[in-house]
Amino acid sequence: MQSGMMWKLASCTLCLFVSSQITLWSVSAAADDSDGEVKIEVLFKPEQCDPKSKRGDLINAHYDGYLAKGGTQFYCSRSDKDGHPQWFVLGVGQIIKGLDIGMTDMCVGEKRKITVPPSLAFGEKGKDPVPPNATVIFQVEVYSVTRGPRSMEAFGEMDRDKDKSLTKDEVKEYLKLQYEKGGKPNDDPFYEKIMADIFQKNDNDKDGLISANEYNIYQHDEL
Ligand SMILES: [Ca+2]
Ligand SMILES: [Ca+2]
Repeated sequence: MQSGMMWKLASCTLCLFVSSQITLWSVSAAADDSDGEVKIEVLFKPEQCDPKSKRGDLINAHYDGYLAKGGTQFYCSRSDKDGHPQWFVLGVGQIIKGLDIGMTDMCVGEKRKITVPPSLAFGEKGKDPVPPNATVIFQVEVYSVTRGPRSMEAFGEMDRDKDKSLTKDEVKEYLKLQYEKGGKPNDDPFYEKIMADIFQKNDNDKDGLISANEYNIYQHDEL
């Protein structure tokens, strides 16, 4: 998701993000290794707000990026490619660091405005079309939160034949189960799309399997 497709300038005609006037509350999350802070404003929070996203979860979300200075929109997932919400794993560097921080503890349906300092976004150099040292603002809306596809526990559950690697079928069965448990079953093309994304991002040696090694990128974490 950090690749060119995400950051190309998108003319965002489809983007009718209605920014809610109601800011229920706002919090600040301190960044661990930078001078800047990620600022989070909650624009909308559903009454039923559970489960909340945490590191390692598979997230599906729409997000629009704006430059803090001048307000130019530089990215919009609604008009990028097919306009589908984007899939990514939270907290593992698939999105900019400021969003990994700013999209934690979100539930399905929640909307946030997240202001990210350059050190947690595109840095001193920027990334075309984002200029150097730019603070960026993202409007995000979360569509789904799937629990812990990155935990070793989940890996064990997925790896039905216990050969320490995951086939597409194994991952798909697991996702189906998660969605059914959550009361949101989906059709096959839906899962195929997630699968393609997951394997593209994680099957580093492209052998069609996700090995424990490829999967467990934060083995030493607290998960
Ligand atoms: Ca297996
Ligand atoms: Ca592999």
